[in-house]
Amino acid sequence: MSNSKLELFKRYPKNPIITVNDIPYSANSVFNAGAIKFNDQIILLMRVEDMRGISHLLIARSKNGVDEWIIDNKPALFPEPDKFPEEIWGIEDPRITYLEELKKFAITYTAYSHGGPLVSLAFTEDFEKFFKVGAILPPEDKDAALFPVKFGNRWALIHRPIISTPYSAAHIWISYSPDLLHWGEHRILIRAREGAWWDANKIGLSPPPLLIPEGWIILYHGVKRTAGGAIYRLGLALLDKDEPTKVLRRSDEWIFGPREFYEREGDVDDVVFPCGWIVEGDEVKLYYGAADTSIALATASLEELRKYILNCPAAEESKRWG
Ligand code: M1P
Repeated sequence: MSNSKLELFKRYPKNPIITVNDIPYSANSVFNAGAIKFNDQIILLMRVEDMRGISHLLIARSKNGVDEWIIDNKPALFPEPDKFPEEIWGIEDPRITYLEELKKFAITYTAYSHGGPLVSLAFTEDFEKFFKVGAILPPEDKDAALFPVKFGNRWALIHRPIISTPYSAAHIWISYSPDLLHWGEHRILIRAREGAWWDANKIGLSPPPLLIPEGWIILYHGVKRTAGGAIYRLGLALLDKDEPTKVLRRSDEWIFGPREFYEREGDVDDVVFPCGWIVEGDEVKLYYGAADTSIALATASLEELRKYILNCPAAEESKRWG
């Protein structure tokens, strides 16, 4: 209970930073953007939902990552169902990870197929040209991001198969691959809690894992179903640096949730949904979709985040995780 007054992430006062009015063509909404620093600019790869309900990915660039966004006038990545049938109903929610070993940015995104959402992969070196690999995990699966490094010669991917039945909830999983294409060693990484918890029954990774000296910080969303609808909030976990399958710590309380009007009301009410964060010095810039309608920014001190997660319950202290 001790953390309830603490505000780790502070909202940018002029939120939302990007709305559909900033998109240079007709669209319904802009939200859930991947984020990365490239060539002294912050790049947002934004999900734009068109007036049919189908999403594509569009780039915005800014020097300070706060304002003066320059937005492309055509999509960077768009659904190509002729070549990639799994993209028939759009592409959504990108997460970007720089893979130093390949000198490439990997973009994991959700492709919305006839069989439901699945995980797809694309690469870019310059955010001008993109190479789509296609589907890497079958439906239903989403909320995926790669770690930037290999573990014992295998890449690692966090993702969320959607197996939500009366007998099983939607947990966060981890899988490994020798080549980024073939995935195995699948296992549950973080379990959705049960009952009245803020993260009961359905959780998913938000931005890609963030390395600190003590391990990988995971920011994830928990979805609480209420009589008034679902509420998307954010919590933290810490994974072992060398064996990311080991969860070391996990926050009991959510650290960020819908509060302002642009988070509480929109196409989907009560949603904060980050797909990207960027560290500059001690500042963490978190880009999040607000109510599936616009993009907002919140900032935190990396050192405060680190202290917070190191004070959260350790695995052995908290049987409640299971
Ligand atoms: O509407 C809220 C979010 O719902 C889905 O996320 P998840 O499957 O993790 O609950 C996605 O459609 C996401 O884009 C959307 O913001």
